[in-house]
Amino acid sequence: MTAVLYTYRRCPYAMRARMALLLAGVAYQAQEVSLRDKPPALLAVSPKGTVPVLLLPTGEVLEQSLDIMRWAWVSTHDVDGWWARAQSPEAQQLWALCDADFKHHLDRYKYPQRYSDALGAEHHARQAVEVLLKPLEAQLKAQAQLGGATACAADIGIFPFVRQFAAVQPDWFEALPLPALKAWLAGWLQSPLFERAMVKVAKS
Ligand SMILES: N[C@@H](CCC(=O)N[C@@H](CS)C(=O)NCC(=O)O)C(=O)O
Repeated sequence: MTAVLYTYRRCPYAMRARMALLLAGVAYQAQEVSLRDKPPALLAVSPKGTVPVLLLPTGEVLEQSLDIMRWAWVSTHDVDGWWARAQSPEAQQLWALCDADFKHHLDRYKYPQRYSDALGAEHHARQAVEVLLKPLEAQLKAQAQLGGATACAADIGIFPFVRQFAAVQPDWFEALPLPALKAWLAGWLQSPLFERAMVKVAKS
């Protein structure tokens, strides 16, 4: 039996889980779900109703993208050190910023109509640059990846969110003075790993 991954192709949390599973060499069967019409099988194993969710052959259920990533590498003994390299204080801090403050501003920038927020989308775009993109630029100026010369789980964890940010207003993003970050983003966007993680699967 293989693990089943309930996933949504364009969800950044699901993207990082798929990339981690592929990198760690863990076989999984992807079940693409409609977020508007979640399959009963998903809600039966994970009533909170977010993706990604990984159902293991043992019946164990992993309901958070970070847990899926950790499990992918730890269960395969992290032979290439992707998880270990991500434990540096710098990588951990950037990853935490991504999942908290950056995500907060990204949502309000991308979906202003969903939030009763007087500050406006542009304010949130600029805050997102301050809280994460500038610190990322500083780190990536000094080293090609967050793992150093070689990428780590934090690169995979953060990249889908930066991708989403860049896609809101590509021209505005392109004009930002963040050359190292843009080179890093372009590298991941062009990577065979990302291509594999984005292969379309039919909805169940
Ligand atoms: N903390 C969760 C967040 C996952 C999440 O919020 N996923 C979104 C899609 S990107 C979702 O499933 N939202 C539920 C919905 O839209 O109904 C994780 O890391 O896996």
